[in-house]
Amino acid sequence: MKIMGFELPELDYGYDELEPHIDAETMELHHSKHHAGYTAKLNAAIIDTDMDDMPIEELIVEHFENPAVRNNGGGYWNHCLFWKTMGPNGGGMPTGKLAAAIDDSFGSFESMKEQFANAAMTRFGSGWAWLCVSSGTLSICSTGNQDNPLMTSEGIPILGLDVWEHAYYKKFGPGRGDYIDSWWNVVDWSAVSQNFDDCKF
Ligand code: MN3
Repeated sequence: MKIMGFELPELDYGYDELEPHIDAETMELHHSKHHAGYTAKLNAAIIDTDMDDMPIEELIVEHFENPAVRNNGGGYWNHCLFWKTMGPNGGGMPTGKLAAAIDDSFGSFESMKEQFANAAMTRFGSGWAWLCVSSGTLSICSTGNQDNPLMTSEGIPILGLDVWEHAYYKKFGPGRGDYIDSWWNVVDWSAVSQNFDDCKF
């Protein structure tokens, strides 16, 4: 049976459940228009080609030079991670192995947050900030557009923050810093810990 392309994932929570930190209207547009758009354009680019049965992680690495795959495949993967690592019971701090790894790599949780927020603030234009696992340690970086560190084998992202204006402009206007501050309240550290545990290193 021929695979029919990638599917837009359902969210594990309602569009209004990240209120007041992220507004329902932004969530709805972001998921049902933006993420749906990347999904549809990715499928249009790969269906009936020799790319149509590749896992997404392989696709965006192997076909990095194909702009439709890179932009829409990146958009597809990045948003899947983004939704999974937020939730109505988010905020607080990680525990266990991830907390220890953050302390090892950054000195403290607060220092990691500061470096992450700085990466998100200083990304000029549209892009993402990332907490990644690379060579067994954690690192922070940012990428432009819908690129991610998987594409260039720089690390495996376990947490990502969308800093495209579509992610925050309705509620925060040009206040990207206020959006970042607010977003920490919805980060689901148990999901991020699960991503960390899933990394093989
Ligand atoms: Mn987005």
